[in-house]
Order: sequence, then structure tokens, then C-alpha cells
Amino acid sequence: MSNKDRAATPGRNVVVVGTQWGDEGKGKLVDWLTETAQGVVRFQGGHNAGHTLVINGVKTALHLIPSGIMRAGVKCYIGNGVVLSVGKLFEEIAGLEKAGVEVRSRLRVSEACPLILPFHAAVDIAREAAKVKAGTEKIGTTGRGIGPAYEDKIARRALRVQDLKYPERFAAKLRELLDLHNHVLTTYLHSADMAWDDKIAPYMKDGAIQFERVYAEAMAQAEQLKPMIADVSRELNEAHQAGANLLFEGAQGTLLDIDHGTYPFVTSSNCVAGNAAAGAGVGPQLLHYVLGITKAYCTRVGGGPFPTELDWETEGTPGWHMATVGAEKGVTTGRSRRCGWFDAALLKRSAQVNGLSGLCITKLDVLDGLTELQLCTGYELDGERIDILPMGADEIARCRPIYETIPGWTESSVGVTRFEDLPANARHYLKRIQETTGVPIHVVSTSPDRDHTILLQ
Ligand code: 2SA
Ligand code: MG
Repeated sequence: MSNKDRAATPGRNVVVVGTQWGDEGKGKLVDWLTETAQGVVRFQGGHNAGHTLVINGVKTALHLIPSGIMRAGVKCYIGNGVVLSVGKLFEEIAGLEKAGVEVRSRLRVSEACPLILPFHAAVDIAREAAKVKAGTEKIGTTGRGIGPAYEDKIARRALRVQDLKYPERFAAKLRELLDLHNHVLTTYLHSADMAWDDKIAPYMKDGAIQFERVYAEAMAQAEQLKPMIADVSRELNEAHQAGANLLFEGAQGTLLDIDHGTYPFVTSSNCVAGNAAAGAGVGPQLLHYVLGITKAYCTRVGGGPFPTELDWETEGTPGWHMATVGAEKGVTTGRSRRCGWFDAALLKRSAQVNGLSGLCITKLDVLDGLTELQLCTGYELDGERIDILPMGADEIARCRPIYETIPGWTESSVGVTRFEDLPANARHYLKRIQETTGVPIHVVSTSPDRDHTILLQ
């Protein structure tokens, strides 16, 4: 992306997506790009996301609020494609306010967001436990109720932010939802041989989730939320017409996309760039540039196939190096992330389904000190050689990676801000990534810090 693309071109909008399994460093890049944006929009996912920002050495973790919130004056939008836990939103707002960040006057929440209610997380957790009990592989969800909330949306029975404005309608829909979820939850808990967990216990009476508490809590939250509820679609279109630069901030990653990912080991939303339009309420012609955030190696948290996965637990191995130097722990759940080599065949799939304009390579510095790197250029699948990631978990699990060996580097690349100053072998590695994925590298990140970023023309 040229400087011209990034800065000062009025009405030029950028979509930032993860090209692997999430945790590529999107938060840092969105924050960095926000220097030249007036609005940042979340368009899918919920508080399963975890975006870490480091500004002047201070770490902030965001789950629901767009990363643009760390820049004074930037407007932040939660689009209709996001499933919203109002309780979690206010927890996050409280944390930011404590750190001196003004949120309420800058945050707009779509009236069309489906709500995540307390029973969604309970269903999510109990269903995973039931899978384990039945001996089937669990998805490894974040347990935040994301799947059950999207299920309600698709089944056309969800409570939405808009419903909070009409208490009677809200009450009637909630009663219906509770009938269903009490039934579902009881079934899963029975299969899992599990008791009600601590989080849901306060809502329980006589073996069922009680209407009163869920309702009262939602109504109290509604009062606080009302000033932020907006017609986000209209506001974004008007901002665009007025010349604002908008940034669409993806969460999770392409291989977790409900359609294009390693199904069924995926999240329940479309994480690809195209959903920035549908999930925010703008037309696709407003998405001008798609930046694919790509870790210099691969990580995945949760279950499902991962062709280039390494042993990341044995001290001294390259996988262990990535896990420890890269501090690969989930920002939301604290789970260890699985680590492996860079996969160019996976990136090809990602480039295709997102229409990537350019790549941003992150965490290049984590590879400092590895003597040799492997880069996956294709797979052997059922005796045939293929050069792009196939569809769905079953075929992906049968892929045997084909590697190209690349020399590593011993010099430090931490904090480098000019391409010429990178170790020669690191530059060669980047060149091979560009050649094998077929996507130009436009940005390189050399530490979590906002300022440690290389912009390539
Ligand atoms: P869910 O909870 O239904 O969305 O889980 C389904 C799958 O999606 C994965 N997933 C994620 N993968 C990476 N990062 C995510 N956010 C957090 C982070 C995760 C964390 O930034 O580290 O802290 O554990 C995220 N959110 C969902 C999830 O692991 C399942 O594989
Ligand atoms: Mg993350």
C-alpha cells in the first residue's frame, strides 16, 4: 500500500482481515492505520476476539470495541454483523475509561446487532462438554456464546439491540427464547453429565434459567446503551460521502470463516473481507483496499486440522521457539496457541477468498535466531500434489505439507523500521513469501509497538 493509499486520500476505505486462524496482529495494524482514518468498524464476531495493542509500552486488550478507540477523536462503530454482549461491552468500556480513554461519545452500536445473552455462553460450554463426553472432537470454542447467538440470528428468533428499546416486545421474545434454551441446555448438561456452571447459576431456579433476572439485567443495560444505539449503516454512508476514511476491522481469521475455513472447526461468522460490506451495512464499492494480516509463521487456538503444525511443547524446537518468543497465548481465554511453519498454499486460498490487495507480515522478529526455516508451498493429498488449501477439515487433515528450506538469520530484527535494515536472510524470506503466495507485501511489523512498522511502497 503506498503512502498515498494509506494517508490523506479522502473517502478511501481499507478492510483489514486475518489471513490465517486469527491472532495475526490485526489490532496493532488497525491502530497504526487509524492515524489516517476517521472511523473504525467491527463487522463480525463478538467478544471472542482478542486484539492486543501496545502503545508507548502500555498493553491494552480489546475484545469488542474497535481498535481505533485508542486514537482520540476517531469514531468507532459496532456493525450489525457483530453479536453483542451488552454486559461485556460495558465491562470493556469501564476498563478503558479507567485508563482515561473517552469511549461513550465516540462509540456507535448498530440497532441490528443480535444480542448475546447469559444462556448463550452456558449452551456453548455445555455443548462442548457434551462432545467431549461423547468422544467426539470438540471445536475448542472460546465459550463466549458466539455460536448459539448466531444460531438464533439465522433462525430468525434472536433478540437484537433494537428490541431493547421496546420492553414489552423484548419480554415476549425473551420468554420464547428461554423456553427453547432451557430445553437445549438441559439436554446438553445431561449428555455432559455436568452441573450448571458458576456463571449461569445465579440465573437459575427450579432447574431452569429464570426470566426475571435476565430481563431486569437487560433492561438496566439498555438504559446505559441507548445513547450509543445508532443507524450505523446510515452513519457510515454519510461519513463516507463527507470524505471520511473508514477502516473495517476483521476479527478471527479466514481459516475460521464459517464457509471458507476448516469447517466445522471454525467460528460462526464470515471473517472474509466481503462480509465487511454486509456486516456494516455499506455497499461493496466502498471497500477500496484489502490488507491481509499474516503472521510470519502460523498459529491456531482450538481444535481442527493444521497441516504445518510443529511440536511446540518440546524445549529447543522451532515450534517451542515460536510459542515462547512469540508469547503465543490466547488473549481472551489464555489458551496456548499451536504453532507451525508459514503456509503459502493456505495463503493462496486466503488471497482468493478475500481479494487481498496486499499483505502485512507480522511477528517477523519472532523468527530471529532460528537457523533454518521451512516454508510450505503445497501438499500431497491422497497421492496427488496440490498447491492450494482444499475445502473443509477432512481433506485438510489429510494434507501432507511440501516444504522449501530457507536459511534463517541470527541478527535481531526487533523494532526495525526500514526494509534495508532487515537481516539479508529475513528479506529473502519475505521475498519468497511474496513469490509463493502471489500477493505483494506492503507492510512488515517488527514488534507489537505502533512505531515498529515498515511501510513498503
Ligand atoms: P468461537 O468461540 O465459537 O468463535 O470459537 C470457534 C473457533 O474460533 C476460534 N477463535 C479464535 N481463534 C483465535 N483467536 C481468537 N480470539 C482470541 C485471541 C482467542 C482466545 O485473540 O486469542 O483467547 O482463545 C478466536 N476467537 C475464536 C476458536 O479458538 C475456535 O477454534
Ligand atoms: Mg486475537
